[in-house]
Amino acid sequence: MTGNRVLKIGALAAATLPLLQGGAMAQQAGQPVPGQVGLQPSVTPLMDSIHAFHDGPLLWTISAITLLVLVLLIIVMVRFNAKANPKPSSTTHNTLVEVVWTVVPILILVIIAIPSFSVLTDQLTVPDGERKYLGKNIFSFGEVDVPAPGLTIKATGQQWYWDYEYVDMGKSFSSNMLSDAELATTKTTQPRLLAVNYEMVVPVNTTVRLQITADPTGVIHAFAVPSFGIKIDAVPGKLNETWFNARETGIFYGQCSELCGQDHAFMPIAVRVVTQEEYAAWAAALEAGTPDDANATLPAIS
Ligand SMILES: [Cu+2]
Repeated sequence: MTGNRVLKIGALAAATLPLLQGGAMAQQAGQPVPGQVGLQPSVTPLMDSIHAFHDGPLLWTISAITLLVLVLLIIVMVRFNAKANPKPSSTTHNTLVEVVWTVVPILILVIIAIPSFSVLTDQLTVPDGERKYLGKNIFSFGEVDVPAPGLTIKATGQQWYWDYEYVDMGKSFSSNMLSDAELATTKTTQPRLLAVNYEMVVPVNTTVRLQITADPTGVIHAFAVPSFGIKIDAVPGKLNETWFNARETGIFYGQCSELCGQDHAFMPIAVRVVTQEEYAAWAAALEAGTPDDANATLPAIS
């Protein structure tokens, strides 16, 4: 009877796994949706790796360990309770068991660490046009070609909003969250607490070098965009670096991911990925004028 129950629980867990992997759910890239389970859909090679890592070795290892512990607990409860086993054994050591429960977890951690460090290295290595990236195959030596950066953007965490500097043209602007009142009249279909007045605008299929820092007199923030698979600290006086190359157009939202202070929850990140032609027109208008002039070249955000 116990064995049957264990089988049933195992079947339930197996049925839940695809849900956790996001397969059973209609998801929207770029923002969370109500009832969402699993990670946001990927639009970059980095997020492809994170998906593969999470849905592959991580999820299966966690599930297997959880089920094993559950089975052991049930066996202990059924076979070794006071009624079933009134005279307990006085064993205190078992060398074989002790070696196994030390060595097996080490092996598991090593197996997890190898792809984990590779994915992390990809995130922190800005492409030079020659290095290959893991993409979906996290147990490879790199299969995905990524071009060298086409532009550099410096994001500075302020209290409490983000500044975006287009380093190549020496232009910058601040990106502030839209209040509920503002959202009621503009960008009405955009998500509350994520929509901003000025998005970071980037071209599709282009590598963007991101430099991340924070106001030198301010606090630590973190720049994170889930669909891009990037999350990196914004530290006063330190320049951190990461990159992304988005293959889809649209608006991709993220949030400050370091508990930074009173308005930590109200400094969202919005990256608008546009076609390369649209970006060229936008950048030319920004270089000659203001962010408003530049955004006027793009289709209005509803
Ligand atoms: Cu912050």
